[in-house]
Amino acid sequence: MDISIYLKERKALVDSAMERILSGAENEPVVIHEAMRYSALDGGKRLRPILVLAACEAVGGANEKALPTACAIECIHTFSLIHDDLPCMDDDDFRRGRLSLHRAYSEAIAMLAGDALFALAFRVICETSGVPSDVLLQVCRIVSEAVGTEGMVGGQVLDMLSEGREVTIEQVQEIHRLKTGALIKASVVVGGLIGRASDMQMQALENYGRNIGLAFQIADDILDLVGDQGKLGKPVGSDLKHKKATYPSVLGVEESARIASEAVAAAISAVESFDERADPLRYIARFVVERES
Ligand code: GRG
Repeated sequence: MDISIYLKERKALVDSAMERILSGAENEPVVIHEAMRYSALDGGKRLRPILVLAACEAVGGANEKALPTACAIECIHTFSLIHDDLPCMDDDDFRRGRLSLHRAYSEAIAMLAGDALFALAFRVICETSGVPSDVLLQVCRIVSEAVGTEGMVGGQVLDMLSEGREVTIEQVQEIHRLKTGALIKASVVVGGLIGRASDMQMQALENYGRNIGLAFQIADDILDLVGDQGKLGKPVGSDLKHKKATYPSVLGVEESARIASEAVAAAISAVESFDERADPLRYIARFVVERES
């Protein structure tokens, strides 16, 4: 299997499904639909939705059943980026090489577009056909937990509280586990659930998801220090500017990169017993630390 073709095809699948689930820009109120489309269709890597599909396929599930949930998670991810860029949070003017949503529209529209994407996510999961409703209920529970105070929101709050303070590596790890790791892990877990993974497979997927979540965020911290602004689509050094708690700020770049590689190896070994249908998961684990954007 040519993995780069796999990733391109899955990204195209997600892009066109995202196009379908978002309201047309001609629908009233036009401005909010335009704003939602501006952020949700602007060419992110689609890592989380691809993980949903890849985890579902790794256990023999049909990816079309996981596609709505994949899009829902991408809507939530987009929502978090929009809110993260707001002046009351990170105050970033650029995202993916162009103006962040509040700079292109207004703060109020950016907040509301984020809110609407969050609501759309759960609507899309609930409207999935061909997946038993008890499975969809579990998906909703797992995704909402990954977003709330035991996930992304909790991590964001700890992150804000840590700005400008001395932090231990355990505290940085906890921020990462919640702020970024939780949604990445949930993506893998719900993919497995929809694919009807066995209990043992679910445990393996959870382990895989936890490790790539950590590797992803460490790589993100390193890219923010030594990455290429042109490839990242946003200025580097934002963490330094905000005096954020990051792996490299506590352990240095080299040691952080070593821990990220260890996490990748642990993720790959978690799915060791899976057959070749898990190859995309193995490849994605490596991609997470080798990426340049
Ligand atoms: C809005 C759910 C929600 C919570 C509010 C703002 C916030 C609290 C949390 C922020 C969470 C956040 C933005 C984490 C950063 C995660 C991160 C490294 C994002 C970049 O992800 P990529 O590289 O982005 O996958 P692309 O552009 O490829 O989609």
